[in-house]
Amino acid sequence: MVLSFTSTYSQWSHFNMSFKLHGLSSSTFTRSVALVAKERNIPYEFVPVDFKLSEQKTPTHLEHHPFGQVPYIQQDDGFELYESRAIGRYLATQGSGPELIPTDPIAYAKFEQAASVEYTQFHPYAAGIALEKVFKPLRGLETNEERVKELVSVLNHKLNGYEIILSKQKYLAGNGLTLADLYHLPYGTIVFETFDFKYLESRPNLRRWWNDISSRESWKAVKDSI
Ligand SMILES: N[C@@H](CCC(=O)N[C@@H](CS)C(=O)NCC(=O)O)C(=O)O
Repeated sequence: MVLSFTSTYSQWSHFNMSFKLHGLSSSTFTRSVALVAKERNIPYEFVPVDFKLSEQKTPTHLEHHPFGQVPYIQQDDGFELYESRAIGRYLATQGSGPELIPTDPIAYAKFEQAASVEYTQFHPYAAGIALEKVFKPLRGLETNEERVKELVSVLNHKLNGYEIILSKQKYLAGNGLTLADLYHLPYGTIVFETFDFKYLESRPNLRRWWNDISSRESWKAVKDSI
């Protein structure tokens, strides 16, 4: 009886989980949050923040996000969270769907290792390229091509590490998909697909991994709009 109550209750609470996603539809970090919500089948309401009006810097916005950025989430019960990776980790524990954060201690340690790889070995270079090639032009600023060359070259070396990892296992943390793989999607799309830096050509395992994660329904749903 108790077990059945617990299970009914947990289904009920998952069913009721929903949130408001305050963000910008073209924002890479907003997309990562939307992506995890889709993976875990959690409904959300998208609330656009108007960057043309610098809404993200208004005192009202700063009450929710002290750094004047997007995204942040808001639940009906008053719970709020900013920082896309933290939001992703929270959402991975809600809803239903693939287990994106392993619970076994060894698998969890491997997940942390993979998450750190994304954050330190991939993100700074991919985000730098995106800034120069996508976001600066959008703001009418000039791309620093020298800087792009440096970043493209460093990322090229880093991706050799990815090829080694992915020649031994299906995903970055092992043979199961985790949040660490998914977090690559928004910036990966820019460096692997929007621009042709030929990163995938000579790396069959990186290409296999990229084709796998980038063809997920969750990503297709948020890739071009939230
Ligand atoms: N570390 C933050 C970064 C958020 C971030 O940089 N958001 C960008 C949009 S993709 C933003 O709000 N930029 C506006 C600004 O900094 O004024 C996260 O992961 O959520």
